[in-house]
Amino acid sequence: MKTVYSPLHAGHAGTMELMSGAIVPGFEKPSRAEIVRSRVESEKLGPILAPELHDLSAAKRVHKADYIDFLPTVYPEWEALGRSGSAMPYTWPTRGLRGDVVPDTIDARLGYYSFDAGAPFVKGTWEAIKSSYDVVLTGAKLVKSGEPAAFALCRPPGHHAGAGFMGGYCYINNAAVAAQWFLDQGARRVAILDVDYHHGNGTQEIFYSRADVQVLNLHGDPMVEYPYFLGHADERGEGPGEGFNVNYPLPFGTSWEAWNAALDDACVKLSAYGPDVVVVSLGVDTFEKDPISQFKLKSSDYPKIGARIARLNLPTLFVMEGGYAVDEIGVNAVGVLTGFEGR
Ligand code: Q9C
Ligand code: ZN
Repeated sequence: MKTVYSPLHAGHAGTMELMSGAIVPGFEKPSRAEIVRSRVESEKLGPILAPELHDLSAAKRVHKADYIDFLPTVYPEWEALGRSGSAMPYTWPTRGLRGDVVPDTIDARLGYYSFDAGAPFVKGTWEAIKSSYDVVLTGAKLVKSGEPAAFALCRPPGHHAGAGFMGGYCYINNAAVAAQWFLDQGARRVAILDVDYHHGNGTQEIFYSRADVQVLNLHGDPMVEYPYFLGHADERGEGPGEGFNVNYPLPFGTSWEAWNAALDDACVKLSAYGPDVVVVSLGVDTFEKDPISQFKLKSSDYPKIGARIARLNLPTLFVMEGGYAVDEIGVNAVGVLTGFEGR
């Protein structure tokens, strides 16, 4: 299958994050995408294409316009104050505070448009976000044009980003953008299968009251795992969307047998839904050696994931999400894709 990749992701580098009370280098770093790209080449998965450039109208179909317009302004405003390093929020409009007034100053706007401090900005961050968006739309167009599958090697990832907020390394929800784009191009129904270790809270929020996008999520139980405040099994969608959101919270230590049982159940529900296209939020932070995750999948499990998804027999767009065991991220992510292709 074809891969879409942009070198502009690499400008989103040198970020910092909070980890167990310390400020540490960001786990979501440029080498992740470089190692995946290198494995795509060495496995001869197929050609690697540059993205076509897009305006932001497709982003505004799933995100609030003011949020999208905010993103390119962050670092210029930060620098105008004489600052450098990572622009990050430290105050949020949680319960008891006003969420209906957008403040003027950058520190407050960063909090207004986020749910955590996990989506920092450096000088090249906006260009990387935009390139990741161009990558996913270019991949979607390949699938719409008749490719059985395509791989959008997105970085930064997207599934924690909601309609009006960033967080968890995510800014624009690439998978959601692609799903909506397929609908706008004539698809009747789209399924999003999110196999990243973390619950895709942004994707769930965006489509929660809709019947035209089925969202299925396999993830660490939010009672004990990030993002903590969404992802329980009783979240089934609301209004017209009731029944079209499906969560599989799984305990720490989950290995292939239990994870695969959840995947198979999700795939049965997906087939019953009868979508025209599948978008896979492809995180490989389910890996046993992932530094921030608690599942126990092995490298030999990833081709089996791809093979199960192939059995859906539907046009499929793979969208890169998480995975922080950098040494094995290429083997694991591309393993899903070669497994999908039956080799
Ligand atoms: N600093 C994705 O996999 N972890 N995002 C925060 C340690 C946040 C993961 C705790 C993990 C976000 C796309
Ligand atoms: Zn993740």
